[in-house]
Amino acid sequence: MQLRDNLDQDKMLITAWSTSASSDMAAGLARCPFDAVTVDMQHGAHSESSAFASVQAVAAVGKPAILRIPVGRNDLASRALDMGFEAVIAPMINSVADAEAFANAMKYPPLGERSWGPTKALHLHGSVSPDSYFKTANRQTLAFAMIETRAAIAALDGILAQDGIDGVFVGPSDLSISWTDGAGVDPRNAALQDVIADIASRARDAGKFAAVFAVDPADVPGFARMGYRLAALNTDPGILQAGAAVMLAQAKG
Ligand code: 3PY
Ligand code: MG
Repeated sequence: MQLRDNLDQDKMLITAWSTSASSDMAAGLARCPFDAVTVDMQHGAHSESSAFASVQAVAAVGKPAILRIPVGRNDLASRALDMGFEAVIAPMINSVADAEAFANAMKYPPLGERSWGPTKALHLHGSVSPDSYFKTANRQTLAFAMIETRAAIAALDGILAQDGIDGVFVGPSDLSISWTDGAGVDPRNAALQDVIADIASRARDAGKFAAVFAVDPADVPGFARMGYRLAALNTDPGILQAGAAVMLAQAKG
């Protein structure tokens, strides 16, 4: 497993975001020079079977796969790790209790309550002994709690204090909705930039990783300066559309 080791190098990593229910497309993203591929089961079209086929396809290219579960589906968090995903992103972690429940599903005792059975992960990651997987999994597999509401920001220090939470993942679209009390959605809202910077600095002070969803690639260097070390770069339809726009503009002169 490589995601944790790569994050420990303290350089910005960029993950693709797979929403099409296709392991071919996930493998295609993995073949692009992304550092990881995130498979989205919250808003993406992935089913369990397309997600589990995608982790195999992405690993075959030699890249780490991350799963975003739907809200509250902590059963899928444990299952994702059993299938060989290296990290799980849990949306709408709005309280310390939400963070605790997520961490419990992600970590083996004594840290949490993850149940034993990583047969597929052992096979996927190649010749790891069960005991060595058990002894390293709590550190090597990562739990990212999404911070995307005012309630989450109010509970942030408590969320970051959970031993089983390895990092936070900012969802700027939902955060913009919550921040404006439902007035609109604007993930690049200028008023949010200080809040987003503060989340990264509090995460780093707590010794946790800070990650963020970037709707615009131009925002990634700024996120890196704030202390973020993992950024999701839009989505597969977004990449398709941006590539098509460039190619069609060239074709039409
Ligand atoms: C958000 O911006 O709310 C997200 O969840 C990003 O995927
Ligand atoms: Mg969101």
